[in-house]
Amino acid sequence: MTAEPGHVVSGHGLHFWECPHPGPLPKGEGEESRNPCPHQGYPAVERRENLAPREFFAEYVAKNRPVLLPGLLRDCPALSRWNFDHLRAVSGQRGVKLKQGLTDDGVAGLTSVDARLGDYLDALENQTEHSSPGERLPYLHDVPLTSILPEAATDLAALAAEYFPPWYRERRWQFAQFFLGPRHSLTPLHFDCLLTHNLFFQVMGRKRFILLPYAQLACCYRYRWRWCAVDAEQPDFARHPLYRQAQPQACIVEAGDALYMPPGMLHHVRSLDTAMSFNVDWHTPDSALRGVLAAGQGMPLKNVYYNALIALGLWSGISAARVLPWYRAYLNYVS
Ligand SMILES: O=C(O)CCC(=O)C(=O)O
Repeated sequence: MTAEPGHVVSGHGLHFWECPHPGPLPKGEGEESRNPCPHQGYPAVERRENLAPREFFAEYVAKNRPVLLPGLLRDCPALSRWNFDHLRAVSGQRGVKLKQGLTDDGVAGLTSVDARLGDYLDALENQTEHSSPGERLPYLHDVPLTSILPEAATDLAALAAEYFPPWYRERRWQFAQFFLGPRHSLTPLHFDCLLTHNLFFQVMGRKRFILLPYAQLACCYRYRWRWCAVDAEQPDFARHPLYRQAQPQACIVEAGDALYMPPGMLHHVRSLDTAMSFNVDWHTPDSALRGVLAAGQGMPLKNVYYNALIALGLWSGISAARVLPWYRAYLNYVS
């Protein structure tokens, strides 16, 4: 079995993901590169072209299986329209909070940097290649999509609403969170803090995801409810011996692709290019209920409250329009 690096290849009935960087990532300005990619041959996340919404729910959502959906955004104007010039024109004067300090060593050193979006876009365009976290530009990470792109719904209208549960459909993009950052940006290993389903969309550049099921959380040295101390790219087995038992999967999400992750799925996300993405975290009635019951497993009470709001909507029929004003504070606080 042979393959070009960075491709999914099949052999012996299995699909494997080949590391896109057979050696270290290219070095920036004389620094040591941080991310040699030793894991040739993590099994690849399943990939389904043109997966219909009904099968998506029956085979993946209902069965808690992740799936890569190549080209799901292909008919959406967002894919070509959402470039730096468009962002400048629409929201360049907006103030944004950027995150600095998302590193392989975790989120303990996370700080927030205030900037004007236009200045941040200029900096991204003019950046020198830096792979070391201390010198890398900060990350516009997990902010409400419509705060940056108020017309998102129009630019995404070509994507069938049926990929979302009925309760969310009319206002689905108001639940979406936006990400924009330089090459090498990292979101360390974690699960989504409300234990929601996550449909993640890539608009520009590529990201590499390393995924582990929630059941393997015990191998990953959790801290602060949802973060994990293990570096999924370069695990230190002396510090984290239990991680030897972990069974990660990986995939590269390219512009136009979507990735579905079930509740609690652990994910480590590395930008391979300057990258723009957004996700929608959503519940089904069952996952919302489990999200409320997670109070008994240490979920922060604030998160339980937000899960209770969504559970109320999903189980009572109170509309998303009426719940959103109460839930919106969550979208601004996710970290
Ligand atoms: O794109 C990223 O850097 C992080 C994405 C993520 O963690 C998520 O969608 O939950």
